Amino acid sequence: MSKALEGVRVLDFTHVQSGPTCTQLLAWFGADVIKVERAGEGDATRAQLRDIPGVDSLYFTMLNHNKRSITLDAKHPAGKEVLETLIRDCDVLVENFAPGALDRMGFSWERIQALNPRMIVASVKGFGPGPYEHCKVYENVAQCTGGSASTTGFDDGPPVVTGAQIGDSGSGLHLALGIVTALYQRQATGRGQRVLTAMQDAVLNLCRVKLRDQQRLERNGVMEEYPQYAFGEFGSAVPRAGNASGGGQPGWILKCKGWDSDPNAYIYFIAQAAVWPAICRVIGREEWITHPDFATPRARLPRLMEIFATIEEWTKTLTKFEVMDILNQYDIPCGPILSMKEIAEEPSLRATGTIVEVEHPERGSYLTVGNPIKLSDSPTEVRRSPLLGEHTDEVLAQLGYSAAQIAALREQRAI
Ligand code: CAO
Repeated sequence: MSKALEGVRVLDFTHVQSGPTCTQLLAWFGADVIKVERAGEGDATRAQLRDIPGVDSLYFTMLNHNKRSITLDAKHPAGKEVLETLIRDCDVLVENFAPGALDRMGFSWERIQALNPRMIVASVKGFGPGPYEHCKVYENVAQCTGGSASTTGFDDGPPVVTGAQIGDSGSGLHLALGIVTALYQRQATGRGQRVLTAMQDAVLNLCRVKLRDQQRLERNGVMEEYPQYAFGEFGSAVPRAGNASGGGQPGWILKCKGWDSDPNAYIYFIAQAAVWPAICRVIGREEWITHPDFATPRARLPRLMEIFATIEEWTKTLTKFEVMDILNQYDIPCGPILSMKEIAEEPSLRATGTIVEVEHPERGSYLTVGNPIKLSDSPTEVRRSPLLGEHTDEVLAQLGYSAAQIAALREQRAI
């Protein structure tokens, strides 16, 4: 079966996490992704957080599946020539160097356009144009500057960053969408274009409900679904809301059986208005169905913490999976807190290809997260990440270099 992006060639000049997330997706959809790395060291993540000495880290392997790796010194004159050949040959160049690095290599937008007017040049940067555009940025910087950290955590604690890599992987996802959109537009215009995702913008996009709340707060002074509504004060900016749902249906994390020894024996419980009578029956509080203090969502708002504490008395008597089984019989939305261990062992995630076991020649088998986007006509087969420079000769031969020319480039340390 053919793949959605078959025939698209990607010059992958990305490193660390944000850019590689993007190019991995393109590779999973069938693009030929050629990762360009420096000889000797390669992508810094190959050596970061290693669990096996001398072997590519899981950090690297889990972000670089289905790609080919070539080594090339982009600052060496002969290396630059190879890069020019690649630019002429490819459809998309993706990079997430520090601001200005590509220009310093001699590959400005104008230069790339002159080499290949159809080339789409896609970049992740920390910030868009403005006072911080020259700054280097890592994940948590983006979380802090994009609005996530100030709105995550509890009201009485400091800002908190989330383990979900919304700055890096979130930006990579946004960039991938920009690239396929630019490829689509190119069919009509015949021209390439620049695609930019600023990490701050990507995080803010994922935090847009909090900008919604900022404006609601400024208009009304309170937000009734926030825990501060009943028990605390609002300031001038959106506060941290603990485990409140952030939507129109109140929710909270509740203890389940075993919570005193298992840090993940909890469940997220949503007190959806539509199933309020069922909730009352399940927890043995049938009188709340008609009681004026509890019967309507508005009446419940100032009592949410009392309500959740009562529900928790019930959830604490059962495991999180038992709670889920019971609640689902009544269409009461809930979600057990799954540990990474539980997720790794979950058979249904293996069956859908969301968790995949991959064989690697140096590390043996390891688990990775497969393509979370499933296309019925373009199924993803996850192939292991390349070793450093594994495909240098193969790619250069495809570009028309002879064995003697490749040997000469190697001799000059250009590849
Ligand atoms: N041949 C020759 N030189 C190469 C090369 C190659 N194949 N690949 C990289 N280089 C050079 C670059 O040209 C750059 O040189 P100059 O500093 O002389 O211009 C140098 O290597 C270092 O690149 P860098 O500045 O991008 O890397 P860094 O480790 O110093 O910074 C990071 C890393 C991520 C902070 C920075 O790249 C960045 O801000 N990127 C944009 C935002 C981003 O994607 N951040 C998320 C990363 S994921 O957590």
